Amino acid sequence: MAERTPWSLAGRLRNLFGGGGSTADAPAEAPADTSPDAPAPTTTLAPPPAPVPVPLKRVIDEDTWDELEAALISADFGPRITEETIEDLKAKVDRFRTTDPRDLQRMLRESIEERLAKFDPTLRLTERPAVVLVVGVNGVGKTTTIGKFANFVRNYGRSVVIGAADTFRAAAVEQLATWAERAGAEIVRPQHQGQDPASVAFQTVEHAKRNGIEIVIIDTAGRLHTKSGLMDEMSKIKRVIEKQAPIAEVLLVLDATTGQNGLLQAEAFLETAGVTGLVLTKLDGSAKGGFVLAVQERTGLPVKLIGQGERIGDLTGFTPHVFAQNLVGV
Ligand SMILES: Nc1nc2c(ncn2[C@@H]2O[C@H](COP(=O)(O)OP(=O)(O)OP(=O)(O)O)[C@@H](O)[C@H]2O)c(=O)[nH]1
Ligand SMILES: [Mg+2]
Repeated sequence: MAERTPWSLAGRLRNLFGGGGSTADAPAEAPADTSPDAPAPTTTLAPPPAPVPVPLKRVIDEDTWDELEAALISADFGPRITEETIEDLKAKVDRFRTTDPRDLQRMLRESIEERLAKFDPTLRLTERPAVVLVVGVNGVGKTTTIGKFANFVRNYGRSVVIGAADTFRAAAVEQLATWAERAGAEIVRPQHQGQDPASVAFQTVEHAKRNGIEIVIIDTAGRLHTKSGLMDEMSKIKRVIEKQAPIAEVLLVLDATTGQNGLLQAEAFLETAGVTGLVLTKLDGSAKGGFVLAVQERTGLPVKLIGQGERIGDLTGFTPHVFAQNLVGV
Protein backbone atom coordinates (compact mmCIF):
# COMPACT_ATOMS: atom_id res chain seq x y z
CA MET A 1 0.00 0.00 0.00
CA ALA A 2 2.93 2.29 0.64
CA GLU A 3 3.55 2.10 -3.08
CA ARG A 4 0.09 3.43 -3.76
CA THR A 5 0.41 6.37 -1.41
CA PRO A 6 3.65 8.04 -2.46
CA TRP A 7 2.13 11.29 -1.30
CA SER A 8 2.17 10.07 2.27
CA LEU A 9 4.35 12.01 4.67
CA ALA A 10 5.10 8.83 6.58
CA GLY A 11 8.54 8.23 5.11
CA ARG A 12 9.64 11.78 5.73
CA LEU A 13 8.25 11.74 9.24
CA ARG A 14 9.59 8.40 10.37
CA ASN A 15 12.69 10.07 11.67
CA LEU A 16 10.56 12.40 13.65
CA PHE A 17 7.84 10.20 15.01
CA GLY A 18 9.46 6.78 15.02
CA GLY A 19 8.13 3.56 13.46
CA GLY A 20 4.58 4.25 14.61
CA GLY A 21 4.29 6.67 11.74
CA SER A 22 4.52 4.06 9.03
CA THR A 23 1.59 3.88 6.66
CA ALA A 24 2.81 0.70 5.06
CA ASP A 25 -0.39 -1.01 6.05
CA ALA A 26 -2.61 2.01 6.09
CA PRO A 27 -5.87 1.71 4.23
CA ALA A 28 -6.18 3.34 0.85
CA GLU A 29 -8.65 6.13 0.40
CA ALA A 30 -12.12 4.63 0.35
CA PRO A 31 -14.53 5.19 -2.48
CA ALA A 32 -16.96 7.77 -1.23
CA ASP A 33 -20.64 7.18 -1.75
CA THR A 34 -21.50 9.39 -4.68
CA SER A 35 -24.87 7.83 -5.17
CA PRO A 36 -27.22 10.65 -5.94
CA ASP A 37 -29.10 10.36 -2.69
CA ALA A 38 -26.03 9.88 -0.60
CA PRO A 39 -25.28 12.01 2.42
CA ALA A 40 -21.85 13.55 2.80
CA PRO A 41 -19.20 10.94 2.03
CA THR A 42 -18.27 8.69 4.86
CA THR A 43 -15.90 5.83 5.07
CA THR A 44 -16.47 2.31 6.19
CA LEU A 45 -12.80 1.51 6.35
CA ALA A 46 -11.29 -0.44 9.13
CA PRO A 47 -9.44 1.74 11.61
CA PRO A 48 -5.78 2.31 10.84
CA PRO A 49 -3.30 -0.16 12.24
CA ALA A 50 -2.30 0.52 15.80
CA PRO A 51 0.98 2.39 15.92
CA VAL A 52 3.84 0.06 16.57
CA PRO A 53 5.17 0.99 19.99
CA VAL A 54 8.74 2.08 19.52
CA PRO A 55 11.04 3.15 22.28
CA LEU A 56 11.35 6.79 21.39
CA LYS A 57 14.57 8.39 22.36
CA ARG A 58 13.45 11.73 21.11
CA VAL A 59 11.48 14.49 22.62
CA ILE A 60 10.00 17.47 20.84
CA ASP A 61 12.73 20.07 20.45
CA GLU A 62 13.89 22.74 17.99
CA ASP A 63 15.12 20.09 15.54
CA THR A 64 11.66 18.56 15.53
CA TRP A 65 10.14 21.79 14.27
CA ASP A 66 12.83 22.23 11.63
CA GLU A 67 12.36 18.70 10.37
CA LEU A 68 8.60 19.03 10.34
CA GLU A 69 8.81 22.29 8.43
CA ALA A 70 11.10 20.74 5.81
CA ALA A 71 8.76 17.74 5.43
CA LEU A 72 5.69 19.91 4.93
CA ILE A 73 7.40 22.17 2.42
CA SER A 74 8.71 19.25 0.40
CA ALA A 75 5.22 17.73 0.33
CA ASP A 76 3.96 20.95 -1.32
CA PHE A 77 1.91 22.33 1.55
CA GLY A 78 3.21 25.75 0.55
CA PRO A 79 4.91 28.25 2.87
CA ARG A 80 1.78 29.81 4.34
CA ILE A 81 0.03 26.60 5.35
CA THR A 82 3.33 25.18 6.61
CA GLU A 83 3.93 28.19 8.81
CA GLU A 84 0.38 28.28 10.14
CA THR A 85 0.42 24.55 10.84
CA ILE A 86 3.69 24.78 12.76
CA GLU A 87 2.37 27.72 14.80
CA ASP A 88 -0.84 25.85 15.56
CA LEU A 89 1.08 22.76 16.65
CA LYS A 90 3.52 24.72 18.79
CA ALA A 91 0.58 26.28 20.61
CA LYS A 92 -1.06 22.88 21.14
CA VAL A 93 2.15 21.28 22.35
CA ASP A 94 2.47 24.12 24.89
CA ARG A 95 -1.13 23.90 25.95
CA PHE A 96 -1.00 20.14 26.51
CA ARG A 97 2.49 20.33 27.99
CA THR A 98 3.64 17.34 25.99
CA THR A 99 7.12 16.49 24.81
CA ASP A 100 6.10 13.23 23.12
CA PRO A 101 6.49 13.26 19.32
CA ARG A 102 3.60 10.80 19.05
CA ASP A 103 1.25 13.43 20.45
CA LEU A 104 2.61 15.83 17.89
CA GLN A 105 1.95 13.35 15.10
CA ARG A 106 -1.68 12.96 16.17
CA MET A 107 -2.07 16.73 16.47
CA LEU A 108 -0.65 17.13 12.96
CA ARG A 109 -3.25 14.75 11.57
CA GLU A 110 -6.03 16.60 13.41
CA SER A 111 -4.78 19.95 12.18
CA ILE A 112 -4.65 18.76 8.55
CA GLU A 113 -8.03 17.08 8.79
CA GLU A 114 -9.60 20.20 10.25
CA ARG A 115 -8.33 22.32 7.38
CA LEU A 116 -9.37 19.77 4.74
CA ALA A 117 -12.84 19.47 6.23
CA LYS A 118 -13.62 23.16 5.75
CA PHE A 119 -14.55 22.22 2.19
CA ASP A 120 -17.50 20.02 1.30
CA PRO A 121 -16.46 17.16 -1.01
CA THR A 122 -20.01 15.97 -1.75
CA LEU A 123 -20.82 15.59 -5.42
CA ARG A 124 -24.19 17.12 -6.27
CA LEU A 125 -25.84 14.62 -8.53
CA THR A 126 -29.49 14.88 -7.52
CA GLU A 127 -30.82 16.53 -10.67
CA ARG A 128 -32.23 14.31 -13.41
CA PRO A 129 -30.35 14.26 -15.56
CA ALA A 130 -27.37 15.36 -13.50
CA VAL A 131 -24.98 17.02 -15.95
CA VAL A 132 -21.28 16.95 -15.13
CA LEU A 133 -18.92 19.03 -17.27
CA VAL A 134 -15.25 18.05 -17.09
CA VAL A 135 -12.62 20.69 -17.90
CA GLY A 136 -8.89 21.21 -17.58
CA VAL A 137 -5.65 21.75 -19.48
CA ASN A 138 -4.00 19.25 -21.82
CA GLY A 139 -3.17 15.82 -20.62
CA VAL A 140 -4.18 16.19 -16.98
CA GLY A 141 -6.39 13.10 -17.14
CA LYS A 142 -9.87 14.35 -18.05
CA THR A 143 -10.82 11.50 -20.36
CA THR A 144 -9.38 8.84 -18.06
CA THR A 145 -11.19 10.38 -15.09
CA ILE A 146 -14.46 10.35 -17.03
CA GLY A 147 -14.05 6.66 -17.79
CA LYS A 148 -13.34 5.89 -14.15
CA PHE A 149 -16.10 8.18 -12.93
CA ALA A 150 -18.67 6.64 -15.29
CA ASN A 151 -17.74 3.25 -13.91
CA PHE A 152 -17.94 4.54 -10.34
CA VAL A 153 -21.46 5.86 -10.88
CA ARG A 154 -22.50 2.74 -12.82
CA ASN A 155 -21.49 0.71 -9.77
CA TYR A 156 -24.26 2.54 -7.92
CA GLY A 157 -26.68 1.35 -10.57
CA ARG A 158 -27.07 4.71 -12.30
CA SER A 159 -27.37 4.99 -16.05
CA VAL A 160 -24.72 7.16 -17.70
CA VAL A 161 -24.21 8.82 -21.06
CA ILE A 162 -20.92 10.46 -21.98
CA GLY A 163 -20.69 13.28 -24.50
CA ALA A 164 -17.54 13.42 -26.65
CA ALA A 165 -17.30 17.20 -26.86
CA ASP A 166 -13.54 17.02 -27.50
CA THR A 167 -14.24 16.97 -31.21
CA PHE A 168 -10.93 18.03 -32.72
CA ARG A 169 -9.08 14.74 -32.63
CA ALA A 170 -10.67 11.53 -33.82
CA ALA A 171 -8.36 9.70 -31.40
CA ALA A 172 -9.90 11.58 -28.46
CA VAL A 173 -13.34 10.27 -29.37
CA GLU A 174 -12.04 6.72 -29.73
CA GLN A 175 -10.24 6.90 -26.38
CA LEU A 176 -13.46 8.01 -24.74
CA ALA A 177 -15.49 5.35 -26.53
CA THR A 178 -13.18 2.65 -25.16
CA TRP A 179 -13.68 3.95 -21.63
CA ALA A 180 -17.45 4.21 -22.12
CA GLU A 181 -17.60 0.60 -23.22
CA ARG A 182 -15.57 -0.58 -20.25
CA ALA A 183 -17.77 1.37 -17.87
CA GLY A 184 -21.02 0.22 -19.47
CA ALA A 185 -21.98 3.78 -20.36
CA GLU A 186 -23.49 5.12 -23.55
CA ILE A 187 -21.64 7.66 -25.64
CA VAL A 188 -22.78 10.45 -27.94
CA ARG A 189 -20.15 11.12 -30.61
CA PRO A 190 -19.71 14.10 -32.88
CA GLN A 191 -21.24 13.51 -36.32
CA HIS A 192 -18.08 14.83 -37.93
CA GLN A 193 -14.62 15.77 -36.78
CA GLY A 194 -14.46 19.31 -35.50
CA GLN A 195 -18.20 19.56 -34.86
CA ASP A 196 -19.00 22.41 -32.51
CA PRO A 197 -18.38 20.99 -28.99
CA ALA A 198 -21.44 22.83 -27.70
CA SER A 199 -23.69 21.03 -30.15
CA VAL A 200 -22.33 17.63 -29.06
CA ALA A 201 -22.98 18.61 -25.43
CA PHE A 202 -26.50 19.65 -26.41
CA GLN A 203 -27.18 16.38 -28.20
CA THR A 204 -25.86 14.39 -25.25
CA VAL A 205 -28.21 16.05 -22.78
CA GLU A 206 -31.05 15.70 -25.26
CA HIS A 207 -30.27 11.98 -25.57
CA ALA A 208 -30.29 11.61 -21.78
CA LYS A 209 -33.65 13.33 -21.43
CA ARG A 210 -35.22 11.35 -24.21
CA ASN A 211 -34.02 8.04 -22.81
CA GLY A 212 -34.32 8.74 -19.09
CA ILE A 213 -30.56 8.48 -18.51
CA GLU A 214 -29.65 9.71 -15.06
CA ILE A 215 -26.09 11.03 -15.33
CA VAL A 216 -24.53 12.97 -18.21
CA ILE A 217 -20.75 13.48 -18.33
CA ILE A 218 -19.26 15.82 -20.92
CA ASP A 219 -15.61 15.50 -21.99
CA THR A 220 -13.99 18.66 -23.30
CA ALA A 221 -10.79 19.48 -25.16
CA GLY A 222 -7.71 20.35 -23.13
CA ARG A 223 -6.29 22.89 -25.52
CA LEU A 224 -6.03 26.29 -23.98
CA HIS A 225 -5.99 28.32 -27.21
CA THR A 226 -6.44 31.85 -26.01
CA LYS A 227 -8.20 32.85 -22.90
CA SER A 228 -10.96 34.60 -24.82
CA GLY A 229 -11.32 31.53 -27.07
CA LEU A 230 -11.69 29.39 -24.01
CA MET A 231 -14.16 31.78 -22.47
CA ASP A 232 -16.28 31.76 -25.62
CA GLU A 233 -16.18 27.99 -25.91
CA MET A 234 -16.97 27.37 -22.26
CA SER A 235 -19.77 29.86 -22.07
CA LYS A 236 -21.28 28.47 -25.27
CA ILE A 237 -21.12 24.87 -24.00
CA LYS A 238 -22.68 25.91 -20.71
CA ARG A 239 -25.33 28.05 -22.34
CA VAL A 240 -26.56 25.34 -24.68
CA ILE A 241 -26.57 22.70 -21.94
CA GLU A 242 -28.52 24.98 -19.65
CA LYS A 243 -31.20 25.37 -22.30
CA GLN A 244 -32.01 21.75 -21.51
CA ALA A 245 -30.95 21.12 -17.92
CA PRO A 246 -29.06 22.82 -15.11
CA ILE A 247 -25.39 21.88 -14.84
CA ALA A 248 -24.88 19.89 -11.65
CA GLU A 249 -21.09 20.00 -11.47
CA VAL A 250 -18.22 21.58 -13.38
CA LEU A 251 -15.16 19.56 -12.40
CA LEU A 252 -11.70 20.99 -13.00
CA VAL A 253 -9.12 18.23 -13.36
CA LEU A 254 -5.62 18.98 -12.03
CA ASP A 255 -2.52 16.83 -12.33
CA ALA A 256 -1.07 16.49 -8.83
CA THR A 257 2.45 15.91 -10.15
CA THR A 258 2.55 19.45 -11.53
CA GLY A 259 1.58 20.99 -8.20
CA GLN A 260 1.32 24.76 -8.00
CA ASN A 261 2.45 25.19 -11.64
CA GLY A 262 -0.48 23.19 -12.90
CA LEU A 263 -2.75 25.42 -10.93
CA LEU A 264 -1.39 28.50 -12.68
CA GLN A 265 -2.05 26.89 -16.04
CA ALA A 266 -5.62 26.17 -15.02
CA GLU A 267 -6.35 29.70 -13.90
CA ALA A 268 -8.31 30.54 -17.04
CA PHE A 269 -10.71 27.70 -16.27
CA LEU A 270 -11.12 28.91 -12.72
CA GLU A 271 -11.99 32.35 -14.01
CA THR A 272 -14.35 31.33 -16.78
CA ALA A 273 -15.77 27.86 -16.36
CA GLY A 274 -17.78 28.24 -13.14
CA VAL A 275 -15.92 25.35 -11.52
CA THR A 276 -17.76 23.65 -8.63
CA GLY A 277 -15.14 21.09 -7.63
CA LEU A 278 -11.66 19.77 -8.27
CA VAL A 279 -10.39 16.36 -9.31
CA LEU A 280 -6.76 15.60 -8.48
CA THR A 281 -5.24 12.97 -10.73
CA LYS A 282 -1.93 11.10 -10.73
CA LEU A 283 -1.58 11.18 -6.98
CA ASP A 284 -0.08 7.70 -7.42
CA GLY A 285 2.92 9.34 -9.06
CA SER A 286 3.19 12.33 -6.79
CA ALA A 287 4.97 13.00 -3.54
CA LYS A 288 2.91 16.15 -3.13
CA GLY A 289 0.15 15.12 -0.74
CA GLY A 290 0.15 18.59 0.76
CA PHE A 291 -0.98 19.98 -2.58
CA VAL A 292 -4.50 18.77 -1.76
CA LEU A 293 -4.64 21.17 1.14
CA ALA A 294 -2.93 23.99 -0.71
CA VAL A 295 -5.14 23.71 -3.78
CA GLN A 296 -8.39 23.89 -1.83
CA GLU A 297 -7.28 26.97 0.02
CA ARG A 298 -5.83 28.65 -3.08
CA THR A 299 -8.95 28.13 -5.16
CA GLY A 300 -11.62 28.11 -2.46
CA LEU A 301 -12.97 24.95 -4.12
CA PRO A 302 -13.37 21.45 -2.68
CA VAL A 303 -11.48 18.42 -3.96
CA LYS A 304 -14.24 15.97 -4.86
CA LEU A 305 -12.43 13.09 -6.52
CA ILE A 306 -8.97 11.61 -6.49
CA GLY A 307 -7.29 9.62 -9.25
CA GLN A 308 -4.54 7.27 -8.19
CA GLY A 309 -3.75 5.22 -11.26
CA GLU A 310 -4.70 4.37 -14.81
CA ARG A 311 -7.03 1.48 -14.10
CA ILE A 312 -10.80 1.81 -14.09
CA GLY A 313 -11.04 1.34 -10.32
CA ASP A 314 -8.41 3.94 -9.51
CA LEU A 315 -10.78 6.77 -8.64
CA THR A 316 -12.11 7.51 -5.19
CA GLY A 317 -14.16 10.13 -3.49
CA PHE A 318 -12.39 12.45 -1.12
CA THR A 319 -12.73 11.86 2.61
CA PRO A 320 -10.70 14.34 4.69
CA HIS A 321 -10.37 11.99 7.65
CA VAL A 322 -9.00 9.09 5.61
CA PHE A 323 -6.77 11.33 3.54
CA ALA A 324 -5.25 13.01 6.61
CA GLN A 325 -4.76 9.62 8.23
CA ASN A 326 -2.95 8.24 5.20
CA LEU A 327 -0.92 11.38 4.87
CA VAL A 328 0.34 11.48 8.45
CA GLY A 329 0.26 7.81 9.33
CA VAL A 330 -1.93 7.83 12.43
N1 LIG B 1 -0.58 7.37 -13.11
C1 LIG B 1 -1.70 7.96 -13.46
N2 LIG B 1 -1.90 8.28 -14.75
C2 LIG B 1 -3.05 8.89 -15.09
C3 LIG B 1 -4.06 9.19 -14.13
N3 LIG B 1 -5.08 9.79 -14.78
C4 LIG B 1 -4.71 9.86 -16.08
N4 LIG B 1 -3.49 9.32 -16.28
C5 LIG B 1 -2.72 9.23 -17.53
O1 LIG B 1 -2.47 10.54 -18.04
C6 LIG B 1 -2.45 10.54 -19.47
C7 LIG B 1 -3.41 11.59 -20.00
O2 LIG B 1 -4.71 11.21 -19.67
P1 LIG B 1 -6.01 11.68 -20.49
O3 LIG B 1 -7.18 11.16 -19.77
O4 LIG B 1 -5.88 11.35 -21.93
O5 LIG B 1 -5.87 13.25 -20.29
P2 LIG B 1 -6.80 14.39 -20.92
O6 LIG B 1 -6.86 15.49 -19.94
O7 LIG B 1 -8.07 13.83 -21.39
O8 LIG B 1 -5.89 14.83 -22.17
P3 LIG B 1 -6.34 15.77 -23.42
O9 LIG B 1 -7.68 15.31 -23.86
O10 LIG B 1 -5.27 15.53 -24.44
O11 LIG B 1 -6.33 17.15 -22.91
C8 LIG B 1 -2.80 9.12 -19.87
O12 LIG B 1 -1.63 8.43 -20.16
C9 LIG B 1 -3.48 8.54 -18.64
O13 LIG B 1 -3.36 7.14 -18.55
C10 LIG B 1 -3.82 8.83 -12.75
O14 LIG B 1 -4.61 9.05 -11.84
N5 LIG B 1 -2.63 8.21 -12.49
MG1 LIG C 1 -9.01 13.92 -23.25
